[in-house]
Amino acid sequence: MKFSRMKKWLGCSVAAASLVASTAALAQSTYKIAVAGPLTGSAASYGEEMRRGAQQAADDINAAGGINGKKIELVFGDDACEPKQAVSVASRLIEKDKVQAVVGHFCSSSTIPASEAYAEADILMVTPASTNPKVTDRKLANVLRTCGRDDQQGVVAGNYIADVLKSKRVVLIHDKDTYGQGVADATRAQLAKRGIKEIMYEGLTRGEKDYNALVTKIKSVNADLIYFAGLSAEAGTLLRQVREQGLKTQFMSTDGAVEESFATTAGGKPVLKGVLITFGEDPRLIPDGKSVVEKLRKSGFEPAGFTLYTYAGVQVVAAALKSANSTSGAALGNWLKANTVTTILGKKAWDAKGDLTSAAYVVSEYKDDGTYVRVSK
Ligand code: ABU
Repeated sequence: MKFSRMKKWLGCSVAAASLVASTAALAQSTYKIAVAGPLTGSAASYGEEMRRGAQQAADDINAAGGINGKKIELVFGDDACEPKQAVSVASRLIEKDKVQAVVGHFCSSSTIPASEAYAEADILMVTPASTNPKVTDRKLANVLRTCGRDDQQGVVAGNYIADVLKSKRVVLIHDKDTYGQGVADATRAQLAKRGIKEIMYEGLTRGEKDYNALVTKIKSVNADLIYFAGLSAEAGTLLRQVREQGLKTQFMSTDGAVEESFATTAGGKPVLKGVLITFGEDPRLIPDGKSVVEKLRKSGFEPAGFTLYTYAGVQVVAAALKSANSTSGAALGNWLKANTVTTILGKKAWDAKGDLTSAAYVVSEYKDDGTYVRVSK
């Protein structure tokens, strides 16, 4: 068979398989929605946020009658924030669990390769936390997010450093991961636009417990700002060791650090006092989510970080399944890109790439009780 004819034949086969799968899915008694993220490993606390947020959303939607009369059945996938594991989890969710949609993954470095597998299987994927631009810049029809992008976050950080902190001696540290290095580079690019050249730019290794050699190096350059881009375990460990070495330098981090274990690894909530972070407005303060926040707190869980973004992710998937009359990932994705969905984070709409049409990053400052308040305009 000639290649062009084979391609056409394969295309028809995939489309037919997808149609059969969609028809079978519509006949099922539940909608299987996967929640995929780091349920184990050093980023497991983010996975727990996702699990709790998604479960609360599924419970609430099911209690209200489900989606077109069908209940949501959650299926969990653990990628441990490891790209290879993410791809194998994606395969399991597609082939064995036969899920209709995915809320996940958490780490951009997992989401990007896993999303290719979901695209091939024509399954909707909505990430609540992966902020690297590449997640949506590939313009996959089935991929959207309920969070912002690091090129937006970097601009806000860079402008705050230039306009408010007026820093002249900036140290940029990242965790060498897709997300951490990506957002550090976005901030670096904005600083360059504002005429600020960092005095140090280094990567640390995730999972290590001793960054004292790096801190000693930072100490030697007389910085007026230490900016760390990465996740909470490394942010907290670095901050603790910076303070233990006697440095009182302003510390600033990114949305990946906004999580309960930031304080734990830093050595306690008071250590966070004065630390700046870029993230959206604290989602727990958005009025639309008040009753959900109360429910989660009543159950003994503080819905910090991306908990409510994940809740919103399930709402988004449910809205598409309810109205698009299909389980095709591309059809669901295209429906979302053409419509507005009411979530606990407010009304959400997406552009053609799957990015939110409005994702406002702000700068917040931690208080010594572990809460943070907005300090940017
Ligand atoms: N954006 C927070 C950290 C998750 C990630 O993008 O890898």
